[in-house]
Amino acid sequence: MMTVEKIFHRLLKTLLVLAALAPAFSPALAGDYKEEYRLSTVLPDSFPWGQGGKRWAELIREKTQGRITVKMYPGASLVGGDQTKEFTALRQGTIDLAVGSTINWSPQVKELNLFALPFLMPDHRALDALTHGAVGQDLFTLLAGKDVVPLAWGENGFREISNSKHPVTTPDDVKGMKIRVVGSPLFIDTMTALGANPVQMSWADAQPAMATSAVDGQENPLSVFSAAKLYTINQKYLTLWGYVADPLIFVVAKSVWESWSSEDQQAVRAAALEAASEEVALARNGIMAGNESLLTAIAGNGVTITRLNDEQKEAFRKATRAVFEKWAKTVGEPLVSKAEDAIAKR
Ligand code: X2X
Repeated sequence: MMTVEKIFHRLLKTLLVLAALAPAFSPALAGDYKEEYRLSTVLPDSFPWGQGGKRWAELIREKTQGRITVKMYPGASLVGGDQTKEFTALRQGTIDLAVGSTINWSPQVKELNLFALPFLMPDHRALDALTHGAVGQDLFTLLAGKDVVPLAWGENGFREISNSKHPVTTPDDVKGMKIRVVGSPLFIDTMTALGANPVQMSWADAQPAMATSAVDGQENPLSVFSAAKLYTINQKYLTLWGYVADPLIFVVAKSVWESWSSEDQQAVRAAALEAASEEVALARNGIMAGNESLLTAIAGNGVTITRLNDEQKEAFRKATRAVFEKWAKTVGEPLVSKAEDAIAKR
């Protein structure tokens, strides 16, 4: 027969054991999670890039059964529109998650300039060979040492040059033109080598600059050209030269990542991979052999599209070769060689 006293003691013991165990489980308690996490992108959901961010947030909510709620802040608004400060803000805790362009993060992560070396990647297969191969892995390892957890590769795209003046087929055609560029000083060097007059500004400032003819031209992927309707702000001549491409990277700030249970980490990773692969498909929609509907639509808006043949491309490659070599040193020559090998074997 148990006395009341014995029952009381057992109960007390059980309670003490439970209390001792509780801290071990606390990382999994919802109370440690923020009510809302902040996801930064540059472009909003009218572009593939913003669609990618929006979809990632949706999938996170779904796959974590609502344990993690993410709100997207497009326009790099968490850093006052200054997209080149996004990576620093991720490290400092102002941003929790981001879908960011390698260009915008390259001022802080010099190796990311790899994708902006002029004429390194001849086509989408070359881009895929890098992001889905050993080079992409190396870059993810590098980022993992910089307070972020990289999860998936997305895509802004091959950056094609446009202007308000005339068709561009030779380097001479861009001489003296005021071209808006973004991010890394590598872009200033490339445009300067071509004899253009580059002006660095954020995407937010670029559109009024085109509208008021403060600049003559710009370079951005076709999906961006089309969704931003750059033909309505004087961009009437578009040249397909494919000189560089910027992938996007889906990341979570490391401190945020570590506050999540491993189950939720897995869910967020799976969500990133799914959203990224959908985003890449959107970025390529209508611009590839077999379906050029986006290009047709752009031409239908009164834009003169010029496609460079190999010989014409070669002239641009030659004119920018010294810039490639200078910046290959900044990126790191072993990484550049590894990239060139992967592209040759694609
Ligand atoms: O600013 C640009 O040109 C954009 C939107 O493409 C990037 O953020 C790299």
